[in-house]
Amino acid sequence: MKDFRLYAITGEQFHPGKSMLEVMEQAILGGTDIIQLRDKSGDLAKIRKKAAALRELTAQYGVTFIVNDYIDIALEVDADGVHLGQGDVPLTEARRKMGNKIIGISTHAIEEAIQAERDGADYIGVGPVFPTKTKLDVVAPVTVSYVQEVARTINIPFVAIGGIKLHNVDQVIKAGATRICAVSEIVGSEDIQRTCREFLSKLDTAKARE
Ligand code: TZP
Ligand code: MG
Repeated sequence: MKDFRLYAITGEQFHPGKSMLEVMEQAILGGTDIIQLRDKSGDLAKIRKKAAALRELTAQYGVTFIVNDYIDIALEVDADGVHLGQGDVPLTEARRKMGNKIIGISTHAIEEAIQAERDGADYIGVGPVFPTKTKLDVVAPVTVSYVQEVARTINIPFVAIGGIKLHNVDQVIKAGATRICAVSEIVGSEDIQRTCREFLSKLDTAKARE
């Protein structure tokens, strides 16, 4: 897959009064290079529409587009891939349907990360690093020590997620993350472009120190 540094996920509850497309376009203009549609409403007709609109937007900017949970919708709108949790369809089954499209897997423990790599995930999510209210059924925070463990052990791209804010991202970067994902800090920001640029500049500073 095309590499990425800043991963933004939709979270419409964080920007009342602003349209999802407008918000995600701001994130892209700020330098976000991968966008995920995450919609837990269960309203498939609406999710399909949003997916098609986000596919069009991301294609315009050459940004990678991932659909959370719904393999069929991802395929229907020709998204670049799908993101699955531990409780979703098994990776091997998803791979049969997705062909060589991107499959990302959420992991919360090193055994899950090793298994996802072995089963052919294109990237893994590592989190929640910190407490978050964005995901309701979320497991206890894995802390930065899990980020460190993944950085030492795993050979596919990994992205840190969960409670990551501008004020705590340095700890995550220090633990070895070179890719960051945030929901509320990006989409709920007053100045989305600036927030994205600040995340990227922190990642750049860390890279320059390598
Ligand atoms: N998966 C693990 S934590 C999380 C997801 C989707 C939510 C992260 O949201 P926020 O607002 O960046 O804490
Ligand atoms: Mg899921």
